[in-house]
Amino acid sequence: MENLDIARVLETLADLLEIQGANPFRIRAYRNAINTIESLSRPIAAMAEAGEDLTELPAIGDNVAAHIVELLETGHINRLDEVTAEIPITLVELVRLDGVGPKKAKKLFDELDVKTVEELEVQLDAGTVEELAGFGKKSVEKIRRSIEDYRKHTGRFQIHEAEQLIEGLLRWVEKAPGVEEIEIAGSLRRRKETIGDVDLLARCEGDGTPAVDHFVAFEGAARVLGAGPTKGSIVLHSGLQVDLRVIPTRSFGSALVYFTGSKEHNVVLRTGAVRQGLRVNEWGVFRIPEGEDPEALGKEGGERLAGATEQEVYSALGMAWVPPVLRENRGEVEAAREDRLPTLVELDDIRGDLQMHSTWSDGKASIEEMARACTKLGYEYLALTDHSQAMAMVQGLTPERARKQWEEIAEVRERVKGIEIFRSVEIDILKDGSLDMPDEILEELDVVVISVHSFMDQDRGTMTERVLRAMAHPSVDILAHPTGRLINRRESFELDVEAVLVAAAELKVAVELNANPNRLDFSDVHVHRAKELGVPVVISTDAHSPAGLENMRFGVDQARRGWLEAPDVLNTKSLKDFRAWLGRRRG
Ligand code: DGT
Ligand code: CA
Ligand code: CA
Ligand code: ZN
Repeated sequence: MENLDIARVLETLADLLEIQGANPFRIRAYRNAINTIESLSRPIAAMAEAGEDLTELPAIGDNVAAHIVELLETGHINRLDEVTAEIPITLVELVRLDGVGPKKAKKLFDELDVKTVEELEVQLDAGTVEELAGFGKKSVEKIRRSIEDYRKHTGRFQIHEAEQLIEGLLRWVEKAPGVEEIEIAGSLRRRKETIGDVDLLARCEGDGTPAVDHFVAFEGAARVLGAGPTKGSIVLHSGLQVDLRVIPTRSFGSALVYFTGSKEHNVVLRTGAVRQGLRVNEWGVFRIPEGEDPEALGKEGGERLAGATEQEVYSALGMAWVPPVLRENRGEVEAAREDRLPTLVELDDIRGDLQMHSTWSDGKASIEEMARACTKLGYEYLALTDHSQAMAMVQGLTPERARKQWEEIAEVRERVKGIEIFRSVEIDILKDGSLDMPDEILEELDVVVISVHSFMDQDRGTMTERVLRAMAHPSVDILAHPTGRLINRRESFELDVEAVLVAAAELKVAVELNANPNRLDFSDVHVHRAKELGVPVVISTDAHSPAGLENMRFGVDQARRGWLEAPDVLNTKSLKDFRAWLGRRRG
């Protein structure tokens, strides 16, 4: 069982206890423990197996430790079974809706017998919810909107969650009898922001039954959906489904193309092939003899041209190999045919990170720790971007504290060599588009990063005006997480992105692609448009700890999905060139 699986089960327990009205301190203890588990780099299952004392981990007490051990040993938690005997487990879906919360969920259940999101919708339509004490018209509207959001996301996992959830499974399937190679396909290989299910391919000659049997016997499988000679499907404890397909060597490349998708990319490949008298399917590329009906020939009928590797499949179709991140039917097939695919930016091209927080605001590490972590990543520069004072709950910097911080930055510059530490602040764009820092501070900052963190429910016109006004301030360098979305949790705020990008081009302001997998904001489509308009994109991690710096790869993948090349990304510049860019308007 992966750490995230454990965290999810505990989260369910905490949510249900909260609905039952349990002691808030106890709930807090669960939530803190869940945070610890989610950020742990080592698997808890291995620690427990080695007999390590889990209570030595931060925020994990006897109670939670006992739950974890029980879960690992028996696959369930008694306490959770007790609770679900009293209230339905589906109530957790309700609490997670924005605008519901534990008290309201309890009320909906007690008074209207609402147990699921579907039942809530029925009651909303019947008008009974707004009659309940404590609800009213406004809160009903809010609930309706969050149900819409919920529908869009339900069942999809964030990419970093999916990656983590299958780590143990990958190690397990590699040991399956007869399997010579495992590849990830589907949306996970295309590096999409969210993953519906995980598709694995196993290269294996002959009968695949033993391999599939091994796969479905994985201890982390909560359910087995099916097992046959060529395919098995399981559901992990987290609810994530994983399919494994067994493929012979001669067809491994064509199967990889087929199951990597996207479906739309496959359709374009297939129709293009037909025009050339070819057929492409998961078994290979075949030439169909003149006048023959491909259907009648069987799935491997005709003259086999390719199949073992992706390269030979694309080449048989008369085009260059297409990187999986581009396979979304956005012109990549045509570009591959004309040999003008982009040379996509790579993680190795990144020379600095331009958004991160320290203990001066809501970060968990000191400036020095962050700087040292950046040197380990081989960076030439970083910008320290603690919040500004409007973010009072995270000790945002006042002008006075900003000056104090510069003193510490100067000291760290002395101690940590080989990296430039830029003075910066992630400055709040206030309600009216003014900046949360006086001009004299702005002028002394090396890098000025601005972002919206409040009044996100403004209408499109107001929000766009607000952001445009902020960007027009002559000190501004980078607009961070421009749409404010949180994947699976919060939609983008209303914003005319096109207008913002056009203004950015004019004002020579860069836009951020926030690499935190909870944000990935801008999206692939937005950064592609930025590239077209010549707006530089900055890929930043927004790290709150040294570990957070490692999210850079998610941002790079997203940039690649948007067709970005190294010159499109500002933080691929050398220190010297980046400095020159910073001086673009002053010079
Ligand atoms: P997901 O799982 O929703 O995140 O997205 P995918 O792309 O992983 O989709 P999935 O798991 O349904 O199927 C994996 C790949 O298999 C998909 O990207 C393309 C291929 N595929 C599946 N069904 C079809 C189909 O009906 N036609 C074609 N051409 N390809 C398909
Ligand atoms: Ca999939
Ligand atoms: Ca699938
Ligand atoms: Zn921010």
